[in-house]
Amino acid sequence: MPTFKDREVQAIQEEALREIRAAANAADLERLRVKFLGRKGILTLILRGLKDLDPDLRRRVGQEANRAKKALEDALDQALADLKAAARRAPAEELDVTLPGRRPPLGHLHPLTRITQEVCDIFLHLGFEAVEGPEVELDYYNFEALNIPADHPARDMQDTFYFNEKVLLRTQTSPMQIRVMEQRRPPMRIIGPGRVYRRDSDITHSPMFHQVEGLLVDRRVSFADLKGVLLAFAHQMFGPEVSLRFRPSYFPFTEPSAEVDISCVICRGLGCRVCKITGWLEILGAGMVHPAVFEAVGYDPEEYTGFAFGLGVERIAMLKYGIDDIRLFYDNDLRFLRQF
Ligand code: 2U9
Repeated sequence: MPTFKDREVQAIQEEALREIRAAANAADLERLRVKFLGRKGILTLILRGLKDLDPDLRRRVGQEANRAKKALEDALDQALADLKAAARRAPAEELDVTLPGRRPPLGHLHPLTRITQEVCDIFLHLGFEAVEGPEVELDYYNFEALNIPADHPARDMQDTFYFNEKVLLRTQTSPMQIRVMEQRRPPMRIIGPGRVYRRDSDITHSPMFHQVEGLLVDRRVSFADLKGVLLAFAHQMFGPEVSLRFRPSYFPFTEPSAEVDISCVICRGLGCRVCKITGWLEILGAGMVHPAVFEAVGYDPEEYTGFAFGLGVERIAMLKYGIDDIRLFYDNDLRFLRQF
């Protein structure tokens, strides 16, 4: 029959083992070693007090206390070894609160979105207002009102995506400017950024691409106003050192019409691969709004004149960044996109 003293030793051993199992680190274990086995430790004091006990009890408690001492020493050694092994196995799982936080990877705007915003910002500062309109358009707004008659080559099935005889994907952003003119009276300064669609695909043409078109209408607007606005735009966009060149051209919706070049930003006009040794890069088309367009929206062409221009966003981005294949903009290859 174990006596009160033996049971006390067992209870102490059980409590010690529980605490050793709960220890989180080497310092905890050392504290427990001192508490139970140190010079003034609980078990040490019991062993020291054996001499005061009856011989029979001394023998039993002595055996029990020595057994408990050995058990605790083993448990402490084992727990310390386990802690060390765990630290070796998974050093990364240890929490180092002094490390700097991880930065989540941040995306950025697509290069075409950036160029579109840059172009629009310049015109917004010149007093233009951005407008929106549908990509699925009526033949009337896309062609008829823009003085593009039924037999014009631009209407050819080769160039336009038709849903039916009257409904199509807009081939330019001008239809939204017709819609705005129908709603308002001059003066107006508007730009229309957006997607346009043409049946065309090679390394410099995509069936969907982006345009920004501008329109200014007022009394006594002249070609000189057009030149001033486009020069201000070119200087903002490409730098104050570029010069402009206007070449006569033809668009059904403008008369006179011009294609507009900037001096090559790569070779500064000396001649290089990008400008094909001409020293010039075509960046946009422009002209004075055709009187037939004003008539279509009910403006008197004797009272009002205006200018319009249009640019392809992909073309500007390709010139600016020296990109030779338009399809790179749509592949969503992060190795390409991360360069901007
Ligand atoms: C209205 C009247 C006229 C917009 C214009 C151009 C000239 C032009 C091209 C540039 C490259 C299209 O993306 S591109 O292929 N655009 O050359 N666009 S004048 O003329 C308008 C617009 C709206 C009411």
